[in-house]
Amino acid sequence: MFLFTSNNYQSFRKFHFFQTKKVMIKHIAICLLLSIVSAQIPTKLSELTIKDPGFTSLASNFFKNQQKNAVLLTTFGVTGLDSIYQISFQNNNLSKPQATAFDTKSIWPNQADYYQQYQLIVEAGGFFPNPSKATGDINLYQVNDDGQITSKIKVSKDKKDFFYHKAILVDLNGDGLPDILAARAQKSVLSSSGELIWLENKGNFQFEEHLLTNGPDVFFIFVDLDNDGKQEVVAAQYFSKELAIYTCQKSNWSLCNPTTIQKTLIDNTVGSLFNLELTDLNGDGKKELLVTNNSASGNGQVFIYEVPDNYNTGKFIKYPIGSTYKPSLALLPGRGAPGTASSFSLSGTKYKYIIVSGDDAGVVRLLIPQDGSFNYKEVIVCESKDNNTIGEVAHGDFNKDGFVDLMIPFYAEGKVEIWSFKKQQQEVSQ
Ligand SMILES: *[C@@H]1O[C@H](CO)[C@@H](O)[C@H](O)[C@H]1NC(C)=O
Ligand SMILES: *[C@@H]1O[C@H](CO)[C@@H](O)[C@H](O)[C@H]1NC(C)=O
Ligand SMILES: *[C@@H]1O[C@H](CO)[C@@H](O)[C@H](O)[C@H]1NC(C)=O
Ligand SMILES: *[C@@H]1O[C@H](CO)[C@@H](O)[C@H](O)[C@H]1NC(C)=O
Ligand SMILES: [Ca+2]
Ligand SMILES: [Ca+2]
Ligand SMILES: [Ca+2]
Ligand SMILES: [Ca+2]
Repeated sequence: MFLFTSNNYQSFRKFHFFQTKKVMIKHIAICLLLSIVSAQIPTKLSELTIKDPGFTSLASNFFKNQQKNAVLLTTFGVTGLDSIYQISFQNNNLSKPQATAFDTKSIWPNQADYYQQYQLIVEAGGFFPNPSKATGDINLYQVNDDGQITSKIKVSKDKKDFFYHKAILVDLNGDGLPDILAARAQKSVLSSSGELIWLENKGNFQFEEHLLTNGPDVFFIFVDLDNDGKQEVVAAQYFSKELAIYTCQKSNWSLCNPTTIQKTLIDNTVGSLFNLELTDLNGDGKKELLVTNNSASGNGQVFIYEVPDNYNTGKFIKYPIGSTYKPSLALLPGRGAPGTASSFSLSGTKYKYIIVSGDDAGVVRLLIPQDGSFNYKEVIVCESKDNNTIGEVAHGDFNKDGFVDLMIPFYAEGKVEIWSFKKQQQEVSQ
């Protein structure tokens, strides 16, 4: 696709600067006032000791009877068995977290997401650094109205050395039963590959596997990119280093296969893609792609693409935002930074805030929007001891008090911290 090269980008920014300079001189008094920006900053409330915490996610109404939320947390290590926890808050008090492991025999879980409409957790796991954990699987956990796990059901069939980082529950064939759409990858010294599959729900937790296409390997989203009523897959390909769109040319995805899925490349110049989100960051009614790449060399970053009306012919304009991320202990194999970037709204703000997990850079940064043109002020929320690994940060209103909260997994330190934006109006100078 057509991308702004970095030179184009620089001149674009310069042009923008000259445009705004004139205006600034006229309104110098106002600018002085505005140079102190009122920003919302989170503060730490509590922590829990948990070994190897990796990925966290909000589980809305996990306790259905009490209408209370939980946060799901997965742990992983190169050796040994891994665990999945639900973390809840006594009396919805974030200073009183409690963790309960509901699976202590998981194998390298990379994701655990709760779907309240189905009362199911979807877990996807496996990873190549340990050959005995390289063949991953997808499991469903049934959750009852009291937030108890009543069963664990393995729904994938093993494919040797293929592991899963992302699986979503979605009814692909419109029969009322949720199916699974998943990406899986295989990585060896010499090669790597990725596959997008769907598992057709035949009822009674029986699933039949279908290959959709090759390419997606680690992370993807299933979204309607061009608002035509039909979903596309946008894949952040880690091993094959491509950001790409997959379009099903049939009337629905359950009818598609490798011959009827078309690929549109967005970018293959930014190394290993890690994570992405489609969201309207600046409140102009158009959604952007919020993306991270993950690099060992210190130039991993967060960036935004404007999505053209026609994704096949239009330009995706890229805006790198915030500083770069350098992994500590970068010489160890498999290290990279940053991890995920995720956006959310705070009350009274027009533009979305972005929280970035530094992964092996051992830092969590908050990107505070300054305007509707993707300019952000960056604040360090926390750093891990020795800048060692921090996992995926969950955000959401955990205790339903109207304020966004954060769960920060300090992987290397063996603890999770709970932070909140409650009552933390602070002045930050630019
Ligand atoms: C929440 O728990 C903390 C620690 O036990 C306590 O100090 C605080 O008063 C509690 N807050 C509320 C609103 O009950
Ligand atoms: C998808 O196609 C199947 C098979 O033709 C059909 O039964 C189903 O209703 C369609 N689903 C949707 C969501 O359109
Ligand atoms: C990651 O993305 C940033 C911003 O787009 C880019 O400058 C950097 O070169 C990329 N890293 C790699 C390893 O390609
Ligand atoms: C983390 O690294 C940064 C430089 O990248 C350094 O300034 C900072 O002191 C380090 N923090 C800790 C807690 O080691
Ligand atoms: Ca279905
Ligand atoms: Ca579409
Ligand atoms: Ca927008
Ligand atoms: Ca809250």
